Amino acid sequence: MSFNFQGRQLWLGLFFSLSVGLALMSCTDNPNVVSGAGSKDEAEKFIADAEKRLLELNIKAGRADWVKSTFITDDTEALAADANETLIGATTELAEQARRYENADLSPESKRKLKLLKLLLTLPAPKDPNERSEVTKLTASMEGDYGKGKYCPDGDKGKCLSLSELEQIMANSRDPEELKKAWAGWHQIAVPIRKDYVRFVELSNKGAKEMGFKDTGAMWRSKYDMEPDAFAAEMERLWQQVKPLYDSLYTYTRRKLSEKYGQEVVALDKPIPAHLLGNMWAQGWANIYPLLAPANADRGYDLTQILKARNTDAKQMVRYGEGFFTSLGFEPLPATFWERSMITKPADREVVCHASAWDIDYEKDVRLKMCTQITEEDFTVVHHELGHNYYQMAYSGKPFLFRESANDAFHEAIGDTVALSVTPPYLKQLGLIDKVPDPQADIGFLLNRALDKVAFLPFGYLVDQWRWKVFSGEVKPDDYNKAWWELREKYQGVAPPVPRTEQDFDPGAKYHVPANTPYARYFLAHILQFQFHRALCREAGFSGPLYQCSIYGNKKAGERLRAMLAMGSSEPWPAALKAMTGEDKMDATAIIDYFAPLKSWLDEQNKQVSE
Ligand code: X8Z
Ligand code: ZN
Repeated sequence: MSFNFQGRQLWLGLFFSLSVGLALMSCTDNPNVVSGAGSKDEAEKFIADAEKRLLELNIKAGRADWVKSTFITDDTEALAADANETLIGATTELAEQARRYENADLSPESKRKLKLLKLLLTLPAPKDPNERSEVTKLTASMEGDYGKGKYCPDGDKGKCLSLSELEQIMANSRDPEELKKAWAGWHQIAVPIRKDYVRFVELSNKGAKEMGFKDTGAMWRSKYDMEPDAFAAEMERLWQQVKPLYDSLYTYTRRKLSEKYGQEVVALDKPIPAHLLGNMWAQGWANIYPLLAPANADRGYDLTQILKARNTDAKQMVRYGEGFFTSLGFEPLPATFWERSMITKPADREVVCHASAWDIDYEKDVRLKMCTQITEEDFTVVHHELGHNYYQMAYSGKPFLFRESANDAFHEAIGDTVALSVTPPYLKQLGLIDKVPDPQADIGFLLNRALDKVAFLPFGYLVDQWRWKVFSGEVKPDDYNKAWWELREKYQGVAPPVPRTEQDFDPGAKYHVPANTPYARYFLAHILQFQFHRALCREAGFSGPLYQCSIYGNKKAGERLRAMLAMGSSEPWPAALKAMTGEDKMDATAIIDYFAPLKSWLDEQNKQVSE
């Protein structure tokens, strides 16, 4: 998918969100555009034509991108880059022409469409045709290089390991030396991407400036119906709300790792080495749950083992996800979903394995692209991706410019919201476990979930802190890697396991950087999904502890969710949030409530040790 594919609405919701009251669009000087002079009728016609043209070009670019992502070759990369270039060119032109109607007396719907149009691009590109072509080729090639990336131990081309294989080592090995090799081996794939990224930043910033933004980061921050600075402040406010929860989890985890690996490997007064947390980017720690499980409060089952023991295949994993949505009253996935999706890793060609959900025709041709592994982690990812697909289908009845989520974090939060309802009673209902574990297992359940959701928060926050600084020029190419590790230490409290230099480009070893997908959306989604869960549980009439609620099979909750999804981006996101939750601000009290019993337990454990 692609973030380099502007305007396509995939999971990533490339599209934007909007910008009511946006004051950041200073106008560029272009003698061809008379700002604000157009009439109402002209404006309506302009919008209708623009939507038609954008729909066509997005479908074309989407198809080319699909073929490229499921079959990476020089040719498919060139075809995808070409289609993207045409799409970006047209979108830039239309955004500029839209300025003609700034002062026209338009309906709120038309005004909103014009705003959305101006914020559509994730990859702003210069108007100069050579430069535009260069930047689209660069992004296609960076994503391709990441997709093809492999680590060949001892340079032996016969023994190369893919990212999926390296991720399995990170998840399952408890040998620090083996983990270090897998970590360093993967991070090497990003070294050649560095020079492309430097040039990409220059070109994309040039495009952003030509469109009236300070830089690309400022353009990204403008997509949230508020001033870009207010958005940055909102992120920080939410981070401060959840930081004490992260700190408790971190302190407990570091001590347990130190007990396991020894003080020489994990010192109690130093950052945790990033290779010991069960994940290549230390962004989710659930894979090391067995090292941290409470002695008398283990959660009592291992979903990965259960799925493997039952010979569950990728299709069945997706069926489980679909089954959740249909239980809420959504339609089964269309036949074309099953015919056209890629749900296992092909053996005979290079593909982009990073999971994504696609909306090819903006109607019913939705697809999943995923190299599914039979693990609990991918069980959750399947729900995540189907959340995108069900969102896409729900807003397909809207005009083209509203076929997007309320803001990009909403798109990321839906499937995760549903997956929060994957509780032990639900697993028993599916027949995956025989009995619901005793109540003392709740702490183990919550710890496992916190290792996924709470551990993620600082990572979710810092990726775009880094990119915003890079786009603004505050961090220069000579300091790319240094700045990355400063942020990783500051927010996550992790350190590189092997020495790093400015030859390295560690941000490039995380998919969303070479693929140019904004990341703030995931931080916000990790907070919003608990807010959504709380509201849907309320709607379902559930009154117990939030972590015990499952909305499986609840049509009332399903209807409330569906109604919000169907709004698409037709209104500013606070209105969509209000429709679903009755609240109009993002709020971390739901995630804090959800984990409250665990927080008390962690604080007790941490206190006992420090006494
Ligand atoms: O990229 C994704 C999804 C596709 S939108 C698989 N996620 C982020 C990541 O993997 O880094 C989901 C959570 C965070
Ligand atoms: Zn997603």
